[in-house]
Amino acid sequence: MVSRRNFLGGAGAVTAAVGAAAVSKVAMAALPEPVIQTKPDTMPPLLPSSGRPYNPVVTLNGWTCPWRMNAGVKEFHLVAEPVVREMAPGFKAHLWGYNGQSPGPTIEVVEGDRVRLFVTNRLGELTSIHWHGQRLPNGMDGVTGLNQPGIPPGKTYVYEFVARRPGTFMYHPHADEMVQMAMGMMGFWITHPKQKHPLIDEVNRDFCFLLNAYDIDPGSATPKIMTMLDFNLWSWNSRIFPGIDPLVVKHMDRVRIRIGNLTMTNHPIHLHGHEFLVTGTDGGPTPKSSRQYEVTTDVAVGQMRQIDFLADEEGDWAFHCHKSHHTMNAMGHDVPTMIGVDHRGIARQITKLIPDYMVMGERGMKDMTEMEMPLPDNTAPMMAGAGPFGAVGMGGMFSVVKVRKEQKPGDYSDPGWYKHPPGTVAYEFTGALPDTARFKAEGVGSMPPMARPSKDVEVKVRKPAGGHSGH
Ligand SMILES: [Cu+2]
Repeated sequence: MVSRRNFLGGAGAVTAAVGAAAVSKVAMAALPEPVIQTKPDTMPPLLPSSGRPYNPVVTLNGWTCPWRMNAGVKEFHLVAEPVVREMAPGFKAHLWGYNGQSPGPTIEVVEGDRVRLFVTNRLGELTSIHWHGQRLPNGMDGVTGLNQPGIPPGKTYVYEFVARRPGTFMYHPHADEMVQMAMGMMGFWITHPKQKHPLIDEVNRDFCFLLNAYDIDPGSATPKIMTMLDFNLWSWNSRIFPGIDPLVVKHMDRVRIRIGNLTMTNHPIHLHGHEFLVTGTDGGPTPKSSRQYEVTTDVAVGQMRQIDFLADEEGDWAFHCHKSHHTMNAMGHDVPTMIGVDHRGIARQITKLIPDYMVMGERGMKDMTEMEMPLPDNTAPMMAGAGPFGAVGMGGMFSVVKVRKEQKPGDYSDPGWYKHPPGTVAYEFTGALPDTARFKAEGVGSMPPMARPSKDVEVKVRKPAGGHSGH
């Protein structure tokens, strides 16, 4: 059993040091030392040090697993174990993952590589790994009870197969999945093409991340694993906005983003300012005849999507799940919709009885983004992020694609906010507002009704006081 762990620095130089005193010679010969990563930052791409060359991916707020070449076989060592994952600054979750982090490290190999994966179980229950989407011998497919016995706690199993087709894959347990995946056990797998592929274009930047979701009560740290639909933290690689790093690219870069969904619902992923093509799915590269330009692609449960675009518009472009509830973090309360209800008088009276009573959402919930509201310890704010023009008011599955002319090739460091050329930012209109025009036939519908209700109910529009002066 390997007892020593490598804690990596930020430079991404990730070579496992072999030679821990506690490891016997026999075990050393058989088992590569696991490499552990606990920093939540996006690690630079891991350039291949052995084997066939390829253009490595960048795992958003994650890292790539280093390997050992052993007589022509690429050997990886994954350790299933409890981890502490910083989901956003100030908010840490107790998850299960691999090699110190949830998700586990990205596995990168080349089409045709023979791959040997050692999987050590440091959980308290059986586990296994299913290599989602791979062509492999049936006994390597990882379904506990069907293809193999579960890996008992403390034991190490070996998986071995040839990465037969290039593409975007995932790995996750196939043992007590409801618990183990709700706790964050999953990872990405990229098989790069071994030579120029007619359906796989070369790109300058290649990002990947998994969609995952947790239900963690405000003030606590462990996910509620029984939750099926009502999750309160919607994450990319177990990070939530504003904890998700930007995707930094150079102007005119060809960019690829690979997204895998291991949540229990679909996520329409939306990119601002550019159109992309879906160039790959779980099944591999898409035929060119099937590709159409999109700005949103739905990633269903258990699916992978690979999108390619030319980053030809400078700026800070929002990139997010289009389900608006998925760009918010945990809410401490069931919040009733109070839009348009004038409850200021009542609120004053309640405040006399309950001093920290808070009135939410008369004008919408935007107030929440700037509210100095006391949060329980270890809780991410519901809607957060300080942008160059004020509060962004987002959470969950939200990040920014930053396209910059001055970014150096291979530089992924955050260039700060985009400096808009003069005259290219939306601005306030200061002239007089004309009266609103109305249609006479309002409310008739496509055909006259057979009968009308006996009495029309009047609904009054209440407009917030202040603001406009013209009406
Ligand atoms: Cu979503």
